[in-house]
Amino acid sequence: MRVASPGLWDFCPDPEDGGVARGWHASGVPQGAPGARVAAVPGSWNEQFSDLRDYLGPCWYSTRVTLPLWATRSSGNQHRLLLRIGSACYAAHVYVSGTLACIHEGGHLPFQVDVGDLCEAAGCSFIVAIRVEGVLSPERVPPGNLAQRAQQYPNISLDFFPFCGLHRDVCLSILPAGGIEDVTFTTTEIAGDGSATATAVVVLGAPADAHGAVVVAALRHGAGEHVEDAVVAPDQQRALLTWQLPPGTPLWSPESPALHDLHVELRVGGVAVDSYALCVGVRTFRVAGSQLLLNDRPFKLRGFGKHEDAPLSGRGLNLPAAVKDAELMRWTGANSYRTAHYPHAEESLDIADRMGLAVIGETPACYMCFHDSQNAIDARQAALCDAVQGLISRDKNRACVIMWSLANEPECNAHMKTHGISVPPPEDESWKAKGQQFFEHVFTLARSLDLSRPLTLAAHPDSDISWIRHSDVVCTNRYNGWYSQPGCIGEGVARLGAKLDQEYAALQRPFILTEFGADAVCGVHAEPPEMWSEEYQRDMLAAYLDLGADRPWLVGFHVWNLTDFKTPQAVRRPGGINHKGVFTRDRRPKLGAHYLRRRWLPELQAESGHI
Ligand code: GCB
Repeated sequence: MRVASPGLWDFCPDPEDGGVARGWHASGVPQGAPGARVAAVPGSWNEQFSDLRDYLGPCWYSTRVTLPLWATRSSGNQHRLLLRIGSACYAAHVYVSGTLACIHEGGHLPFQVDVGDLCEAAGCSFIVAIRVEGVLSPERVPPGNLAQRAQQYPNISLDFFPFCGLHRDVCLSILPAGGIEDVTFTTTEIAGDGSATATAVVVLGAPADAHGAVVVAALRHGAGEHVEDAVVAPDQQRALLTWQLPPGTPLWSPESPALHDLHVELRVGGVAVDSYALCVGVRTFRVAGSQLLLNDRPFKLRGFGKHEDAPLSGRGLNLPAAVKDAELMRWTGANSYRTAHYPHAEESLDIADRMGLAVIGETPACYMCFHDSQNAIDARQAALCDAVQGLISRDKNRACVIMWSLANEPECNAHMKTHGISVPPPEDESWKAKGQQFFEHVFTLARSLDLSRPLTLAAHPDSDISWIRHSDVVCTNRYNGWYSQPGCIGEGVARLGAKLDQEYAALQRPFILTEFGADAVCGVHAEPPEMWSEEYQRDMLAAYLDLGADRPWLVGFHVWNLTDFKTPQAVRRPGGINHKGVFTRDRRPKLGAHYLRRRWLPELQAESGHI
């Protein structure tokens, strides 16, 4: 059930943070309050209101919800009523009818709270009021307002705008008490004859009673149906179901993204008391030596890093933009992308599952740094661990998600200097060991949650090798010919090739270039090509892609970026935009996009058997 989302909410900035004192948490934002207005949800307030473009402080959203009678407990139902917020950037205080239902920190991932009792007390109709703020802090993930000012505004070293607001849908879900709490679907093996083994672990919200329960799960694709069942013994809460699927079972891959409907039913005393349905793919993905294997066949990634960013909606869910971006990726012949630099909306993953785009799912840990106080480092580690748990539990059943990226460009001193942040003297290398401990902890947690996907982090060229060693696949972001060797693509790419060869010799595992590219201001041309022109961007992409020709371990190329995107204001970001997109922010192709299509589309067509 949707709660006025998508829709218009009462909205008001609250720079003095006096909303609770004024009673807005109980009565909602009054229409006549100074600054009160309506705001679109989902959406970023920074794109909707000129006076709030750079404002990151507290704002209130409120709306009245009226439940149908059948959804209230007074109807005799003992169900749970969950308020689910898809993404609030960065932190939210959620009030139902004036009572604080929950506080949540961390954007880009859903959180939910059982509001059944609060709603019961309030009756059928009540106010949901949410105080959202995106204040930058060294203790948040990603960090901002570090002691030293970054050379950009707002004060964050990130290269993407810190949009704020209710960025995804707000829903109420009604669930039976003690029903199906969680389902984890995994393809464990694809045998040489094409048969497959898959499992589902089903967890109940409460232990089964003295008579036990039965879980029945059907896996369907077209006319094919495979039904399995498992008994949940008294006092137990879990069931394991295993399918032996015959040869010829359609597998998920970018060239043939077959999805199966998984329908799970919980029966107590022979009566169905709950059911849950989701789309899954039968597929395996693993590292073998220096190769990636999808369904036990070598797989190479062609694609992009991309943001959630569009004019007017900012980082808010924008379904037409999500569909368009997937279409544009396919138009170039791409088969994959990375959700830089945070988890993207579930709807985007629905599109990727259905269209066959393999996804590297990234946490919000962009530019983790290890040069400030241990308290701040610990706070970021705790926040990142929450995000890793949230991300894996949200996306673990996605066929499209092939790998988890636990961080982007953890900061090394050389990098921080380029952001104008003061760094310890060179002899103080304690940041390396602190980073190593930090990643050891985070990677161990991720491995305990999901063994079916390789782990990585998207490294900066100067990231310490002790951090990178935690990765099953080396992902590395490189800008030779742009930030280093500017104007000299040939020299830059030659140096990069030599450096990558050394790194491969040390690490001996698959490598993916998760970022490379050049800013091109749309419409700027130059012959011979020079920086900021479309020709320079095109030539740079071509030279990087050529690096793969004699390096079989270089198994992926993700161009930075699919589209131009909004950044903080900085001297190197004309118009507050990063121009490394091969499409503009309004999704028009530059020369680079046409080049990629010429190079990649024939590969995609050959893989799909279309030529
Ligand atoms: C990077 C960052 C990305 C930036 C990009 C750039 O290495 O990971 O967030 O946008 O460089 O364009 O500078």
